[in-house]
Amino acid sequence: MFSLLHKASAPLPQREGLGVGLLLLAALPATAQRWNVVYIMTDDHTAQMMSCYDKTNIQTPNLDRIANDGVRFVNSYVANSLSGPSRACMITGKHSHKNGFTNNEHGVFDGSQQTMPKLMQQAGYSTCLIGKWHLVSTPTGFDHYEIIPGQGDYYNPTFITMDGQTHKEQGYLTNILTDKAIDWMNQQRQQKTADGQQKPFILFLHEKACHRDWLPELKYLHEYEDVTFPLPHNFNDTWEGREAAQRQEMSIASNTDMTMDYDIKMYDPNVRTHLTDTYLNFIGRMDSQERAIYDAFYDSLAVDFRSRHLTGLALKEFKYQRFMRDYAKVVKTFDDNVGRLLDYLDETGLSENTLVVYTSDQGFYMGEHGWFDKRFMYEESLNTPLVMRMPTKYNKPVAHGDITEMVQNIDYAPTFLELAGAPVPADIQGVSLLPLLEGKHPKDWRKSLYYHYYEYPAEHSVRRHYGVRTADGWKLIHFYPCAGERPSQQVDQWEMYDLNADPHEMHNIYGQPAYAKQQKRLQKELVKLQKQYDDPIESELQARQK
Ligand code: SGN
Ligand code: CA
Repeated sequence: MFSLLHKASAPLPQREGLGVGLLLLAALPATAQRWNVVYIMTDDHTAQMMSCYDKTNIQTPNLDRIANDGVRFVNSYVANSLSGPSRACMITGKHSHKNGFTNNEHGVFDGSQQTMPKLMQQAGYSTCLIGKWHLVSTPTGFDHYEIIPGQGDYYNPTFITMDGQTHKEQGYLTNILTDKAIDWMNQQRQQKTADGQQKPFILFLHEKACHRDWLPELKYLHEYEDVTFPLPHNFNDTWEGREAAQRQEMSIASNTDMTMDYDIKMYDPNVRTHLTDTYLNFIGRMDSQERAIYDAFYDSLAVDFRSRHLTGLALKEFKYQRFMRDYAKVVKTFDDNVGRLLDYLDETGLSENTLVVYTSDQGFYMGEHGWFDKRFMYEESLNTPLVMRMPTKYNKPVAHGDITEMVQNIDYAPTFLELAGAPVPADIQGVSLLPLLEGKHPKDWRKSLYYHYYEYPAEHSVRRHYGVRTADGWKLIHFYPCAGERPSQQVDQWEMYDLNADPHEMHNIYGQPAYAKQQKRLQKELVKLQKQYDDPIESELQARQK
């Protein structure tokens, strides 16, 4: 299962006659070819729910098209597994401590700083952002934007336009976002540069799908209802030896973490949870006809559910199935829309000169460790899906199939800049992926990566931590307390994993004599990365000891 997690993932099927490796496409004249970028990013979509990575649960034929025609990154990671921070890393090419947006709870992105969209503008590109922004401050560096407020709404959503006005539109958000993206590209195709060439563009299409609380498009309410999803191997993990994991609040079994109404839609008018009002507000956006369809579906399930009086493991498994089904439905509408976008690019000829990128702002737990949500540096949420399709008329050889080098979301900014022929400023911490996309394997490519998560105290109660993960499958994590935290609340624990022997990260081997040599190596590597990226955390922690 879950090939993204393992080095030995199955290679993608190659297109007939192409073979593995490089494909030389018809060379274009070297002059003036400017490549567009269509960057599609979902929210909380994870590789376990994308069939080109993992066929266990669902099929995503349109997302798979990108990988089949292009490349699949099988070692793709984020720097901080949370929406705002991940987005800030992506548009700056820098780790959180450098771009300043470390957490959703208190973060306000400093829009006056250097960003990749601004640098793309300077390189002559039109820049456009459609959908989720989540960085609180007004977007900068976009010629056009139309965003959703905060997390946005699935049904009849509200939009914020560039004049600061808001308006509500009828429909399901994922479909409306595609319409807006296509409308903008249609206008963009008319734009010419001074020398009569088509003006290049970069489009950021940022989905809400498939963020909590997984409200499906009404036409797909009945999809996946006959499917029983297999339980993950460690669904009933008890988190032995992992203190931060024991203290999280993102457990499917807990009815306060995963609520009966908002999360799994078994709404009972006689029972309130801390999310009942949020739930009723979300579904209250539907008109009466839509609401009747919605209620007819979930109410009958809820009545049946109540009659069964489930408890314990049976209840946990029921909640898991409801969560999986709704999540899968939300992905289905998104996958349809990817198909619509790819068809549009093909039909208009834009595929010839457009790089298509698909990724998510982070991975997600689909029941692994008994969880939903993300945040932890464990594989499911450290990973993020990443597939790309180069312009079909790219003027150099391009890679096909799997790319195994370790890549991180700070790498996207330098990649797009290099593709645009623009200089990559020295303070960008990511590395351009263009050589990999051109089928090269630079010898000095990163052999380890750095991660730092900050949002605590906060919802889901995941402790602050940083760590290193190596390309050869070792991981070292330090969970550390906040300044001034009560001793009874503090977690100050190191964890270490051998992913080759323990891919599900169930056995914390930190401090075990048998692994002393590896531990030393990882500690050294961590110090090296903190120095390289200039993260002041170690000196901050030391200052507290004094
Ligand atoms: C909301 C969700 C959380 C989720 C965060 C961050 N709660 O607060 O479950 O972890 O967003 O998600 S909810 O009650 O509002 O649904 S992120 O992807 O935007 O970082
Ligand atoms: Ca997210």
